[in-house]
Amino acid sequence: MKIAIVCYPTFGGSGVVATELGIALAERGHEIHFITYKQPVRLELLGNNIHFHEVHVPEYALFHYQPYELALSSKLVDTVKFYGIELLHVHYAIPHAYAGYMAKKMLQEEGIFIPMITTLHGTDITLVGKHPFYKPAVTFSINKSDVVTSVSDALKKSTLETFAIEKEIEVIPNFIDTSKYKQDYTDCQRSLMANDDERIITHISNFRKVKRIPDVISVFHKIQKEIPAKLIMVGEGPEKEFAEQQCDDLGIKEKVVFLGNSTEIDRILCFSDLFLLPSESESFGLAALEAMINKVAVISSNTGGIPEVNKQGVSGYLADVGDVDEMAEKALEILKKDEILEKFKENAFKMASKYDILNILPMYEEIYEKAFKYR
Ligand code: GMT
Repeated sequence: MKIAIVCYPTFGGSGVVATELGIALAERGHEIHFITYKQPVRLELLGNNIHFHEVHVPEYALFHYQPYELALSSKLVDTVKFYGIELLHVHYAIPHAYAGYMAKKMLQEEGIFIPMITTLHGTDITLVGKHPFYKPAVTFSINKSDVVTSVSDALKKSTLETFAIEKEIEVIPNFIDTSKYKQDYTDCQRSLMANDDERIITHISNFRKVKRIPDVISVFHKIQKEIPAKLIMVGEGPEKEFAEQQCDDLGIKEKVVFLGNSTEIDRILCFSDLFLLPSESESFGLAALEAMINKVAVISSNTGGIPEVNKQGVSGYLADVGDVDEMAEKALEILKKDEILEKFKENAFKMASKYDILNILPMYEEIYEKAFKYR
């Protein structure tokens, strides 16, 4: 199939999922066209069946806000016509489903029928999309999609609770390519980050409020009082400066490393012992899954789709949002003894293996076939 994938090209989970999906589909012989404003961060190789088309939005002084949706839908129309694209898969409803639907209607005027699949990822529903400013447009564009998928049961449930949805929502969980993790890293440089007697705790996110970064620091603060430990913070976002200040105030600055954004998170996760994800809301928790496949145990909140990924007492522990005492207590239970830590690490890897791309990709191919009925 010739498939256009629309996504955010940045470090967010939805862009990562869209990119990895496109790469895997291309490996299976599909022709993939990524359409977005910048080359996606995890898209390294372009070739015969992986293309990237950049959406340009020229600045014009009259516009206070540049009309990205308009530029995107025009780019979609042109690319579909030029390359004979047969199917449109948009990731993250805002504004991609809206722009995709406009493109679909424009193409229809010219006698070209193209089905559109919308994958809901999380904050497009739980945070941004439900805002009254966006809600009517989000509801409309979900209902106008030919097929709608969500990355977890929890996200499907909250979509149905929040919006007046007439379409069936199919759950297709996020995934990872387990073949990349078959052998241990020979260049896993743990000694660069910590002493032998220290446990390494990691957090990776976009440092937005929803991630509850102060809870990450508080949990670590409690852990390091009991055992030698380092905290590695990966990512960039509005909460980062506050977090740096919090570490300073708590006197733990020397034990916390802020690494910024990284395209090589596996190189960090390979020497991590525990991953912290205390989010306020999380539709799936791809970062936790990526930690688990690297044999990292997880302490998380029990919100949204996280319990579908991190299993209580198996791959780690879950606690109520904001319960930093419980999170720290459970973290210490895992970290204090080598044998217990090893058991959780192995379990985390086993749990994550269930989300291998080879199990998930056929689900997408199946819904693509289904979507063709709407042509
Ligand atoms: O984590 C974020 O805030 C980024 C966001 C995105 O859309 O890029 O992530 C959402 O989609 C990911 C991929 O499906 C999920 O794993 C994340 O749980 C979800 N984030 C939230 O729901 C907060």
